[in-house]
Amino acid sequence: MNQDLLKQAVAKAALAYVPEGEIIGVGTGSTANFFIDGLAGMRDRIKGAVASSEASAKRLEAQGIRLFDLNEVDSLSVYVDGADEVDASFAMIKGGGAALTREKIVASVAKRFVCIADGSKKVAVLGRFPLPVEVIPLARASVARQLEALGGRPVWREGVVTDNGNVILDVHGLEITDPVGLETTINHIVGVVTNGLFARRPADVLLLGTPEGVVTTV
Ligand code: ABF
Repeated sequence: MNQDLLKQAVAKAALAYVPEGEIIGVGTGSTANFFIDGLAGMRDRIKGAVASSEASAKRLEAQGIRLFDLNEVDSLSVYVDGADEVDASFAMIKGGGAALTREKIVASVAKRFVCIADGSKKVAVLGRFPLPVEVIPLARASVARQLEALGGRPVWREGVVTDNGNVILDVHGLEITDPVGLETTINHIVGVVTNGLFARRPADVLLLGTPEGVVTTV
């Protein structure tokens, strides 16, 4: 079964977590795009959505789904998004699409985080996927030195500017046995805006696409 079919299946399954009449948080990436396309079929039954990136905002708008700014919203009942890696505690690496900061902000407002991913994203230990870190441009080299001191190999994602006007360092070579600790440590480096570890606030529900069907873990 190809990966897109698995992504489509989990995206469809996530529609069951969308409460009627509410505003929901929507993530970024190819799996989230399938979710947005599915959401179009129930656009008249939801109030609208808060997007975690300009790209998702465009896609939501194109599907006729009303967009809200997060500042207009007190809370979201659910946030649905993909991941680059997810472990057994539902801690995730995210940010392959460079939208990690807005994703983390929108997720922080949601009561429930539904992670949608194909089976290849499930790992025992996070870190084979390089950890994205969003950095203020002026601090790129100084942050890189401190990430090196933590044992990683930061690589500047050249040519990429985030929706917030910042740059991304992808940190290779990490074996992340303490995701909560590392997320906290990296957040404390001056010049870091956000890192792609979502461990302090992991997902609440994992919908994993497998050839045998969608596996739900709560
Ligand atoms: C977003 O999309 C990101 O946090 C993550 O980098 C990516 C997952 O991509 P895809 O769904 O395309 O595999 O959720």
